Amino acid sequence: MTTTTLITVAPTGAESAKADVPALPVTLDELVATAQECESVGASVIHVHIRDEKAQPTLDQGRLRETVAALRQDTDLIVQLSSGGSVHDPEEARLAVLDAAPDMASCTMGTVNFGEDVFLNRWEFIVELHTRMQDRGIVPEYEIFDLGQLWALQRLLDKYGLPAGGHVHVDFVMGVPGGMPGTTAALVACTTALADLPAGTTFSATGIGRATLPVLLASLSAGGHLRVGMEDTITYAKGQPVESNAQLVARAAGFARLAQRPPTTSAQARQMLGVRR
Ligand code: KMH
Ligand code: ZN
Repeated sequence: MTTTTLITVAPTGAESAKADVPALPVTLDELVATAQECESVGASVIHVHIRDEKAQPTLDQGRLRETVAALRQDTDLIVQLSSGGSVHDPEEARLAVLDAAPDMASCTMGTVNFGEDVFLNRWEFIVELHTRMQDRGIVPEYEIFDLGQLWALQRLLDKYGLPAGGHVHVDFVMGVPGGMPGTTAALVACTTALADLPAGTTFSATGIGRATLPVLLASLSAGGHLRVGMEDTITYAKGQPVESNAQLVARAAGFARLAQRPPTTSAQARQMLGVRR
């Protein structure tokens, strides 16, 4: 049984506008300050989307490299770059994210409707992302937006082998309009299906918007880990905007301690996930 809780913070995302959400970290300085605050209250992994000088989502190579370097210098967090980007990013730019040599990168296991948009993840693209990560020693976090994507992951691992680091970690992204709902029943369906994946596979879960708290509680009680952050919710409680990412991490860490599974340290997280640095 898991004795600690891995907390990943997803501080920015690609969907919210800085003009609408002033607390969203969009500059490198804001991101590093957020990362340090979140680390001090219990995060051990940071899932990173970056913005350009106009606060728009970007996959600019120079900025990505600068971001990885800054986070490594000023925190001990595991740096996980998003290869998902925004729904508008082309496949080549998403693959090129790996050139910034992060510790980890996300790898979404299928196409999903994403509100009014489509988050496209063709099989050939997934295979390319997975094998490039294997070649470069970058540890994937497999993002699962719907139950069938777990079967796609099983097929991927059967055909192309285990990821870099040898450990399989998935993140259930629940409550996206178009994906699975953020309910305990859906989480149980996912955890049941994990039995078909390699022994020792670990999972975290995140609930989008109002699914945040139900998914957090369900994941903790099912022995899972947590992802929180302003990528996934900008509302702390009804009518109360999130003040900072650290506020969300601190709440998650509090629940984890209550559940007798305190936050995982970065060193423990590296060992668990197979991250070498
Ligand atoms: N922004 C979404 C379209 C990921 O980071 O890998 C995709 C996403 C998943 O956030
Ligand atoms: Zn993301």
